[in-house]
Amino acid sequence: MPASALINVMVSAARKAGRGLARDFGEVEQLQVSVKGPANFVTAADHRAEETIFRELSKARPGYGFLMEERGEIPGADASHRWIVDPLDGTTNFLHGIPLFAISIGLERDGDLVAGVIYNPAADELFMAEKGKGCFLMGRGPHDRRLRVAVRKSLSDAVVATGIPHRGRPNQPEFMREIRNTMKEVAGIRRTGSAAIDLAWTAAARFDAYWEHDIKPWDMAAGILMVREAGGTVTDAEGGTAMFETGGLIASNGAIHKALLQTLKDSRLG
Ligand code: LIP
Repeated sequence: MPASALINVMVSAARKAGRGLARDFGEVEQLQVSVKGPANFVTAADHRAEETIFRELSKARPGYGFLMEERGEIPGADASHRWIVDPLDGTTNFLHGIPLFAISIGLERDGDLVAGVIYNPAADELFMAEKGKGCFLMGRGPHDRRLRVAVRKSLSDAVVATGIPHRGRPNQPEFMREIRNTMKEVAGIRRTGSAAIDLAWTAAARFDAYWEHDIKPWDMAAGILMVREAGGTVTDAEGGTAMFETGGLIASNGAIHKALLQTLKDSRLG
């Protein structure tokens, strides 16, 4: 993608915060065997990454508002722009030394998602999308690669990712019904532990689809745009567009969307 000035700003903020997270992740791996464990250290790493992103984006685009995982809503003088930021998506993975976590930065213009960057520092994979310009992966190789969703047309060939509600999360019985029904239909189910990675990987055709409930706008903002720009479909759990409001999301290559949506809906009925 001929990176625009806007994307360059986002990439540079994500890479800067990513360098910090990668350093901290090295420490976390050591701390696994210490008595105190890495929990406090991880909280501090999360806050440091958020601070870096906040500083970099505020400097480059003064006046834009923010919605951030740790700081919440910060209105800006420019009411039409809002950054939606998760400085560390996949916190549990990070805490356990599992190298699947990401920085997610989305940008809304007048309520419309217009740009997104997702960076996994452990794999050094950076996904980026801009509305109308496509979705790209900047990996270890020299060239950006344009991403397109998978072409599989049938649920029976599909590998589908999901998020499993853990301790303290609502809707566990409903989720058990969803997974029981879905596993009968698909070629495989995966759980990365990071909604941002699930969405980026759906855009990259590694997954054919992904669904989860009770996630937050900062987990999904950048990734929603990526799946759309890679040619896929994103809806809420009812097939509508209220992903931010409901926290429910189904993303797919488009071809299997209806079938997956129906399987999940039927599961909730019993
Ligand atoms: C995580 C999500 C993940 C979900 C986890 C958690 P966090 O976000 O990305 O998909 O299953 O429960 O919400 O907390 O690591 O930013």
